[in-house]
Amino acid sequence: MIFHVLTIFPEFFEGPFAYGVVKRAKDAGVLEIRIHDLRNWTNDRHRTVDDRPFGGAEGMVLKCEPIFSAVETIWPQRRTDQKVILLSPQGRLFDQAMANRLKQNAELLLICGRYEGVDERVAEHLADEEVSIGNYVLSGGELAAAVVIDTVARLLPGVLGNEASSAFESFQEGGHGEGLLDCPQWTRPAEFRGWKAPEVLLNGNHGEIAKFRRSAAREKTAKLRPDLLE
Ligand code: 6GU
Repeated sequence: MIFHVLTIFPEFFEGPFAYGVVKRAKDAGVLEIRIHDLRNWTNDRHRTVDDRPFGGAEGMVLKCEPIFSAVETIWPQRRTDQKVILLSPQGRLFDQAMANRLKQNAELLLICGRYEGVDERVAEHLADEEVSIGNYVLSGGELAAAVVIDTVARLLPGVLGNEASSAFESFQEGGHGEGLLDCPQWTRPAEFRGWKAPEVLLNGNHGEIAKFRRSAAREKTAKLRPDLLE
């Protein structure tokens, strides 16, 4: 899968994809991440990407021409498995189900919004979807793009060591998680400052362990995320 990112801060992305699962998947050729500097599609001396909003308001708005030019250069013709996603706090909420849907595409192009907004014609006439990662305001879409790419990347075949492992995690529907949070985990030492790991996990009875894990997941979900239990 190929991820394109359109941003005015290309250097931002030197960090997020240089580690762990995403780094290994890139090195193995399972995915490719191409960072595009929006300023490459400006025509003026100052490489202007933003302007003052019509009607008067605080701050600056990302102009539509450089964004349309960039997308139309990256994809002169667009196939149905090449999707443009505008990242903005006004978007539809990103979740695991959306990640599973997005992973079906051959390529995604993520547009990072900035400042107080993006000219609405990008959302209306260029983007397939407008996506937000949560109910809070970030100063730009760059962190959101990194979140979306990490979440989708680890669902791709060949990215996680164990093909099955993502199916058991929190939120991954169709897995044994059943929409619950992941079950809590412990590792050595079995006792730390007097706090013991649950005995049942040490006794090797796999039936009992599975039962414990289901009830621990349900308990933790009820306590921290009752909304997931409907
Ligand atoms: Cl995608 N962008 C910005 N600027 N803020 C956000 C967001 C995106 N998602 C949540 N907050």
